Amino acid sequence: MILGKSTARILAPLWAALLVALAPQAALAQDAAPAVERAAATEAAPAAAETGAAAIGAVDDKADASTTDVAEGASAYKPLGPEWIKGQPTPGGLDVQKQYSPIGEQAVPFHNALVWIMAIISAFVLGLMLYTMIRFRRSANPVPSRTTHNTLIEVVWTLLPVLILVGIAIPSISLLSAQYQSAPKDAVTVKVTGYQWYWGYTYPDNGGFEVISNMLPEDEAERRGEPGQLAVDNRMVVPAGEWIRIQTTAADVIHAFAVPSLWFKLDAVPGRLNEKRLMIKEPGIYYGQCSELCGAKHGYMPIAVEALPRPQFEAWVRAQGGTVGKPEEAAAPAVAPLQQPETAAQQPAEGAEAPATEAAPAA
Ligand SMILES: [Cu+2]
Repeated sequence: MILGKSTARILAPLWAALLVALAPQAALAQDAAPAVERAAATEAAPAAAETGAAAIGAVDDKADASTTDVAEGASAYKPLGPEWIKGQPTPGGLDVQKQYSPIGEQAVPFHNALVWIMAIISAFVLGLMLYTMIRFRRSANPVPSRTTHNTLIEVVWTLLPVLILVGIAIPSISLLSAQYQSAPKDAVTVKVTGYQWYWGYTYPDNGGFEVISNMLPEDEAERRGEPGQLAVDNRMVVPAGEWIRIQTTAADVIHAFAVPSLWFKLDAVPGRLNEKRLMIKEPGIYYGQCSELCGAKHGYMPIAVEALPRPQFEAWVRAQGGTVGKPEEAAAPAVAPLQQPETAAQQPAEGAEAPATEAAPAA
């Protein structure tokens, strides 16, 4: 009986381990076919975005000679080169990545303090155990002590942990609440959508365009001087030095949007909109990865955030066919699209020809 029970106890975790080991391969086999279709579908999307950008360039050139700076602004955007990479993992790195957001700067000292608190407590408990095992071993104590209570020790071992926990809770809760404070009203909103297996970045305050972001093949990443399996074709571009409102959701299964060097991680859940604020202190490129097991290609949907100074960010938005300005101004052209060449160009279905010829007499 006893043998049977203990054998079952040993076998149960082995079974569980076997199941966990086999499950991803089953998923891989199932998902191989749809992945090809999806890849084809997503390739079409960036192409559409490019047509939009080309269209807006055409409109601006012909609309008015004085708008050349706008046209230049639109064409001035160039993706940051590899010399701008700031947040990325380093080979053999042990500590957390260098932080580039105010919240990360608040979190790192707290993290380091926690590591020390844990290390000291663990060493203290280990020391106590070793001391007890040696000092009170049977051979040294043929007649054991019959002590059962010691009021002073009981008060100390109750109060001390309570004080330690309260001491940890105060900075911990303030760090948590700092992350979930509302972003300022005029903050740029980026709606991040997780798909199996790529990311979509929508800019609802800037005309609502969506950028689809896929991982670059290893050789292409290397050619561009970027880290393999982290580089993407279209980055999530945001302004640097100001609060941004990040909202996450997903189209299929749960993903998680996580960028270690910005101390940012937020689950992307289908049918739900999660929100957190983010500030990137300086322009640069910051890499992250999906951090929720989401299927066979979970490890191949990296995140690349590109933070730019305001003017370059606005140039990028225009290059995507988006609008820049206060929410009222951005919303107004949507009512009367024909009066605003920029907005007309957002709809590639109508073609770049029509609005361009309409705008031409104004020049
Ligand atoms: Cu994912």
